[in-house]
Amino acid sequence: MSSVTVVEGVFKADGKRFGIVASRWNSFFADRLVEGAVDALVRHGASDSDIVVAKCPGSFELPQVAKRLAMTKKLDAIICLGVLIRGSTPHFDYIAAEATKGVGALGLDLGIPVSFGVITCDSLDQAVERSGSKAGNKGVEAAMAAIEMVSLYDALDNS
Ligand code: DLZ
Repeated sequence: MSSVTVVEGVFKADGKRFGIVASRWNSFFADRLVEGAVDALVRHGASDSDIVVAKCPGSFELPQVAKRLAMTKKLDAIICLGVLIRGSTPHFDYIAAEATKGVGALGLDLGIPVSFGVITCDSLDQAVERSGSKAGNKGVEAAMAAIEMVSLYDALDNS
């Protein structure tokens, strides 16, 4: 039998505090991601009073607001949610790149997990599919990743 040490997180969110940063751009879809994330957190034991939702203008601003939230030192993880829908100009690519790079850098810098629930779509149909229909809800997935990561960090601290 192998004697390797495996450290992993579990999906228990009780007693943990979560920040959700959500873009108001494409809010018809982004609000579904927020609902999915909150539902996933609460179903896994988080209290409503331990969840704060900050709405920002667009996905470009997600890293800025996530950093500001983290500076409160009151959160165990931050979940970034946004919806980018490709238009007829390259703007989409610039914003997607900045949001991805910014959120990724925060996860490395802040010391708490930062999960990425930004959907990048070529069409409204794809946005529908990813915000609560046939391709699931990316807000739920980002919340589940945050729950697992908080638990994993605890497990690593105690290993
Ligand atoms: C400007 C813009 C455009 C064209 N498209 C989107 C989008 O599809 N999704 C999104 O979250 N935000 C979009 N934005 C807004 C930018 O993210 C940002 O809020 C503005 O450029 C102001 O800094």
